[in-house]
Amino acid sequence: QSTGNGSYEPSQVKFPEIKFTKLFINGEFVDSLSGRTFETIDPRTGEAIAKIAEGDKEDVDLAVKAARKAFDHGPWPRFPGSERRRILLKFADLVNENAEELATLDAIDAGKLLHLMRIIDLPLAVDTIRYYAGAADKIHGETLKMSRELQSYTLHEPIGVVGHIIPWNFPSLMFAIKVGPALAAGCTMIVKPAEQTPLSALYYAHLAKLAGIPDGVLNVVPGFGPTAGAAISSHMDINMISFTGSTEIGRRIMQAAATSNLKPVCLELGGKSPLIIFNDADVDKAAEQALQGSFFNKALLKFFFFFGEICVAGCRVFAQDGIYDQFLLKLKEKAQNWVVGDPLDPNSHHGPQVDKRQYEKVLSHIEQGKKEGATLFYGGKPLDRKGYYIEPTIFIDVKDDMTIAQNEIFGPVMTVFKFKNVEEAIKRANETKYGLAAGIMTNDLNIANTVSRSIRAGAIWINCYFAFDADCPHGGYKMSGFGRDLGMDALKKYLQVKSVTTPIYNSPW
Ligand code: TXE
Repeated sequence: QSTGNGSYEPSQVKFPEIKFTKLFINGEFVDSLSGRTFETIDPRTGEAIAKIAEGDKEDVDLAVKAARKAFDHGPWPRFPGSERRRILLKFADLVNENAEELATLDAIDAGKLLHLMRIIDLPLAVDTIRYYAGAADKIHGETLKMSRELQSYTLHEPIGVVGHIIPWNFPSLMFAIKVGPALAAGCTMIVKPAEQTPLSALYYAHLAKLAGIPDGVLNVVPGFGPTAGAAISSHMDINMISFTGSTEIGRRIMQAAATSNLKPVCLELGGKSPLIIFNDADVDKAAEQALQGSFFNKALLKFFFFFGEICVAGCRVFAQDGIYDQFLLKLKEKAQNWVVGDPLDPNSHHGPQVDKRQYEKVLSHIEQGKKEGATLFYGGKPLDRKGYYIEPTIFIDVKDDMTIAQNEIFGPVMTVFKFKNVEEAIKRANETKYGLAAGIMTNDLNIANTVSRSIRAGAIWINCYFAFDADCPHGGYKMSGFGRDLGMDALKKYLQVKSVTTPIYNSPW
């Protein structure tokens, strides 16, 4: 059943050389001031890949000093937008040229499927940087029609030094999503990648320097949350935080921002998204549509149902009573062909969980589901091999208030529910503290329109799932956070509006 198959030779994939392991501050790779390092672990084996310089508060201070100087006195915010565009396009080209190496770094650091990284994460990262490069010379305000004899216009100015704190589930893509619009806006920044996945962020820093991004504009400080992360969120000289991660840490970051310099924060947090399949959706066609338009982290397109380590995972699947039984049969059929294996193996549908903690979190939720009385319909076990591999797991007979129906599991665990009508589907889909995304499978336009307007979530996918694009804003409702990544909405969050007013005539003003 779901263990890796034998057709893959690790030697077929060029294992990346680990070239960058130090902090990147003011355009240089440097050791941490304490001299401390930490190991980044290969989730396929649980063994160390490399030792990485461990950033702490003093290193964050240095990086912020460099970013502050680059913002207050450097050319980056003062360049004409066309110059930032030129440099960002070069940066995107370099990412594109080095995409294979970046993809392989993430595959071994995060356990992400290499073939998905090649066709989704890296192309979208390149596209995202190009998208914002194109926006860099189109940032402008408005001329206002004042009610008195005054003329006024607005300037959209970069917000300043930004702190980006990012997670491990999309190391490359998240880097591009956060850094792209902030650079285009003219901000300078410090990026703290997740401690599980520092490798690609440091590689990006090297490419940024090659592209001509001036020293101090982009600083990368790997380290841990309670030390480096907390130093960023409470820093008095950082003007904004853009965070993606858990709801719990999002709350802490907001508190630190409030009690330090009241910096604005933008939070993209957890989710527990519903996928609603109506009677009229041909079950087989629904799977096909998903194959064309969706994928999920660590698994292959066509098996979109087993959403894994991704905040928009459609892990609460609601199937209408008319197709429920048929749908379960289809699911089982697909699950039986599922290959959990090495992320470098092109035959794998699903790789390991990112680290021991996530692996144990997923397994404990599976145990909790069984204890609370849900029926384990499929899977549920770790694989009997080295590394953090878990079978795709399906629960049925799940009550809406069970832990597995409410908590973000962030692993290959799906809960399937039966529902009768549209009203019930909407009500139950909304019964979560989260509001990141929702999927709707139906060909009935009335149902699609009604449900998409009634679900309290930032992204609705009709007859597709995980349809991300550089132009499409992404973010949460409720406790999934606020602010948007991607699209022009993301650019706006790195800008602030200034009004400039003068009298039109030689009036008494
Ligand atoms: O997240 P954390 P973790 C969810 C998912 C997962 C759970 C825990 O449910 O199982 O969160 O994952 C930094 N001050 N998501 O522990 O801790 C940390 O170093 C400042 C959803 O990895 O939120 C990392 O860089 N920063 C999610 C980043 O925050 C701190 C993606 C995320 O780590 C900090 C990842 C602190 N006190 C996990 N503590 C999504 N929305 O996609 C930690 N960090």
